[in-house]
Order: sequence, then C-alpha cells, then structure tokens
Amino acid sequence: MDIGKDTLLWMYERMRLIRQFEERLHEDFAAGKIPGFVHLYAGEEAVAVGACANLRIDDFITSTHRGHGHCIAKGVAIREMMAEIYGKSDGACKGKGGSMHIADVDKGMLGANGIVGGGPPLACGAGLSAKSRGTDQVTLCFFGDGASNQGTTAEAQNLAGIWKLPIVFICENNRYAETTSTDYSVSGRDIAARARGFGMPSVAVDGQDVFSIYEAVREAVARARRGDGPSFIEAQTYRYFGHFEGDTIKYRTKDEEAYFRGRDCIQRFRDAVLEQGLVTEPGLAEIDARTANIIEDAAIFAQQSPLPEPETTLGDVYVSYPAAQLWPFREPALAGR
Ligand SMILES: Cc1ncc(C[n+]2csc(CCOP(=O)(O)OP(=O)(O)O)c2C)c(N)n1
Ligand SMILES: [Mg+2]
Repeated sequence: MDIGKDTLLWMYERMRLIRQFEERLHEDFAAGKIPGFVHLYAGEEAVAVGACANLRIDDFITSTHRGHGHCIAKGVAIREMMAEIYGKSDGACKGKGGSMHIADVDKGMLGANGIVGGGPPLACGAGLSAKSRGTDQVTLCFFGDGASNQGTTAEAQNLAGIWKLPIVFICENNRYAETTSTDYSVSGRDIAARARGFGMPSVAVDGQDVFSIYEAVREAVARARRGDGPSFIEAQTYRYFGHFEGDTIKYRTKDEEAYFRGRDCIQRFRDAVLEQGLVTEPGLAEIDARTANIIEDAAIFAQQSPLPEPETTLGDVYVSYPAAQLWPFREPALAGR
C-alpha cells in the first residue's frame, strides 16, 4: 500500500470522527436538542476522507446539504461545527447557518448549501479564481446522484472542460435522492459515463473503500495541479441513516441496509491495516478513545455556548472585501486554454 503511516492514521481518525459526530447528532436530534434540518453522512466517510487526504489546506472543497463529513475531512474545527448545528453563537457561522450552511473559508471549505446542484457552479468559480491568480490550488466538488441530474452540474462540467479548470468532480452516488432510487431517476444508469461526454477522464469506484477513493482522487488532483483540467469520479456509497433525521425510511429494505453495513468503510480499513501489520490494534484503540473525547467535548461546548443575540441577526449577511484583495488579478486570466 503506497500510503504513509501518518496519512493512514489521519484517515482512520477522520473517519472515526465523522462516524462519532454523526452518531452523536442522531441521538441529540432524537432527544430534541437540535433545531432545524439535519442530514447525516454516516456510511459515506471513506469518500470525503479518501478524497481530502490528497489536499492541502489552501485547496478548496464545495459541499452539499449532507456536508458534515466534508467539513471534518477538510479540517473545520469540531467544536465550532457542533455549536453551529446547535444554533449557538460560538458556531462556525455564529449559529446563523446551522447544519446546512457550515462554511470555513480559511480552511478552504466554501460552504454546505441547501441547493441540490449548487456546488458545481461554485467550484467553477473557485477553479477560475485559482487559474486567474496563477496558483496550483485544486477544488474538489462533492455532490450527490440527485445533483448529477441537475442542469447546473452539466453546465459546470462543460465550463470546467472548456476552461480546463483545476476541479475534481466527485459524485457521491448513495443510490437515493431523498426517497427516489437511482434505478428510477438516472437515465442510462451510468453516472461516470456522462462525464466522459464532457471530455474529461471519469471512473466509478467503490466509495466504501477509502483506498480506492484515495488512489482515484490522487491521480485526478495531480492532473488538476499540472493544469490539465478537470476529472470526474463516481463514488458508489450508501448512507446509513435516513435522508434527514426524522425520515421513516419506507423506500429501501432492511436486507439492503444490512448488505451495505456489512461493507462498512471503517471496518474494512481496520481489517486491511491490521492484516498488513501497518498499524496495531492498541494504536487504533487509542484513536477511538481520543475521537470519542473530542466529540463529547464538542457536544458540551455546543450546549454551553450562548444563543446568538437577536440584534446580531442582520450582521454577516454580506462580506466586505478590502480593495487590495480584489486587484490586481494576474493576466491573462485564461492563458493556456
Ligand atoms: C434545487 C433543489 N431541488 C430540490 C431540493 C430538495 N432536495 C433536498 S435534498 C434532495 C435530494 C438530493 O439527493 P442527492 O443529490 O443524491 O444527495 P443525497 O441527499 O443523497 O446526499 C432534494 C431533492 C433542493 N434542496 N434543491
Ligand atoms: Mg443521493
């Protein structure tokens, strides 16, 4: 396995953090402690973690309504995420965004959002910005199978293709868009094949295998950094919980759920690294204990944080950029197309 030990341990820690974060939210939401809508990412951890393991802090990601895993994989602070989801003033967006609007631009996390297909055009903006400024920053664009049917996603792939933008499109095909199965909603069934029509390399990979995701994204990120343009990866995965917390899940069978839980990304990671002697059982147990503490600490932090003051409601609606940040752009913006 061509992955350094530090990266392996980081992958395990991040996947455990996401799983424990989501399981904690599942409990706290059921107990009535969390306001608003919550869409959980548990089951899909390998996608965000395997992908973001290839990034630098100054790279960008765009996200979806199911964004906690993307945030954690890109390094957003767990305490601030938890407080944001609780709607508290110490949250990543001062408690005004909630689960579906966590953003941390300093970490390159350009924001979760509630618009299905909202991320791909945003990724084009980030990609065009990097290209215009002459940096080698890469943008990973996460979106779902449902979003793959949106016009915005097709338009973004086309723009990224003609402008050779440094973007990796990552479709998280978890087989459902709300209650609708991809068997019904995806014409032609093959999401990865569609991207080839835009002239970019595209592969479908096992999204419950962190190593497969890591390898596929590594190649795509290298291509983007070289200036060779976008790539597309369809990650075939599964969400363990309902579409949103409160979903009665009438649209899939228990057998199907058991099948995918039997292919759990964290368990498979453990089996692989232990069998190959890359990490020891106590080494993994130490990470389990540490991540459990981080989640417990974050939940207490969120519960103790005050609610935002009503008079702050209209603050932070628009961003003011100092003129110096906007100009000069490096010209020509699209040289080398
Ligand atoms: C433009 C738009 N249309 C419809 C919705 C309602 N909606 C919210 S999530 C969702 C399903 C998205 O499915 P997918 O892209 O596969 O993501 P997943 O929830 O499976 O992660 C829909 C239809 C929306 N938020 N935005
Ligand atoms: Mg889906």
